[in-house]
Amino acid sequence: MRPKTIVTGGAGFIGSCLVRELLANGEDRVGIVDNLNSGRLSNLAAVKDQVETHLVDIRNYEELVRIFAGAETIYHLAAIPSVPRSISEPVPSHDVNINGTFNVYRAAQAAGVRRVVYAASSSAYGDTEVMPKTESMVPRPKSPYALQKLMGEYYGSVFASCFGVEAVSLRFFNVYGPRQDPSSPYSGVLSLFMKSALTRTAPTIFGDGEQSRDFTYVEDVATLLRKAAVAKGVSGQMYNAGNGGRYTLNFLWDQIQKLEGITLSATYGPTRGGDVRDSQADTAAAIRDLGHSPRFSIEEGLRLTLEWYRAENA
Ligand code: UD2
Repeated sequence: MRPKTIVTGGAGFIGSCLVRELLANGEDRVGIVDNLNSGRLSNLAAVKDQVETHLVDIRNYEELVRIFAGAETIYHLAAIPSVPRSISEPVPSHDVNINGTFNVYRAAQAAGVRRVVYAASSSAYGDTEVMPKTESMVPRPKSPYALQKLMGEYYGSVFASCFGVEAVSLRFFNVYGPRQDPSSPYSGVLSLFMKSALTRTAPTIFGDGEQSRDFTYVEDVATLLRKAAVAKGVSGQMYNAGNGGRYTLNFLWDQIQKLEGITLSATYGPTRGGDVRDSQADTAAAIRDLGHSPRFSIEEGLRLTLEWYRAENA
């Protein structure tokens, strides 16, 4: 039997969490498409017998059509993430995030897929005067990455209206949790903070550390992705996938030091180009239309995440 569900970027930090959730909630087998650019097969080690793995780049249209044939749902998470990376290396990030995403939608249509759920980004909002950020706000992308992710949303709604592919976009708000890879300077800040704490090296904070984010635990995002795949009357729409809170980097580095029982001052550097100052999701629409119900507080999420990195480093 071919899998009914395919996750692009399925070997990544968020994708592999989603694959595990899908398998724990009734799917027998899940397909993944991943070129292992940033994903790792070790993320799926515990469930590898139930995963059909396609080591394929999303820019390969013919392969995608073949892999998607017979599938009902595609979760499209494959991307080259990171705001600063999209500034220092704009060509690959444009190519994968825009052309690759277009390919995914086009292949989904050709293969007769029912719905594509797309990983969009809170970066699309840019700096807004009002907090929290609601879906009706005019997007103001400040970086190539933000613009690319916004384009993917627009393609989703156009594939829904013009090509008959159901499409739902979720704007992820700074997702963190176990398996987030801290090995690159472009890695998510909490993974870098955890690594700094465990290796007793000072983290670098870009700017004054008073910028804030709605850090969202990975399992809450995986659960919402599954809900978005089955919700009725939402095709062509975009929703915030956030927790609804807002914490500064200075506060979070303090919390991590407390959890680890250390005192280590951060080093401060210049603000990054393209960086959004503050970010917080209005979760009302996702709660109303998708049944969103985030379960993990920041305290609980940080504790679970740090526990995971400790075990990895042991
Ligand atoms: C953006 C999106 C997020 C997701 C992500 C994917 C926003 C608000 N969020 O995350 O939803 O799409 O892109 O890549 O646009 N920082 C440090 N020290 C470090 C690393 C980062 O201070 O060593 C700062 C960074 O300047 C920023 C904050 O930490 O102010 C968060 O950075 P990030 O790279 O973890 O995520 P961000 O907000 O660019």
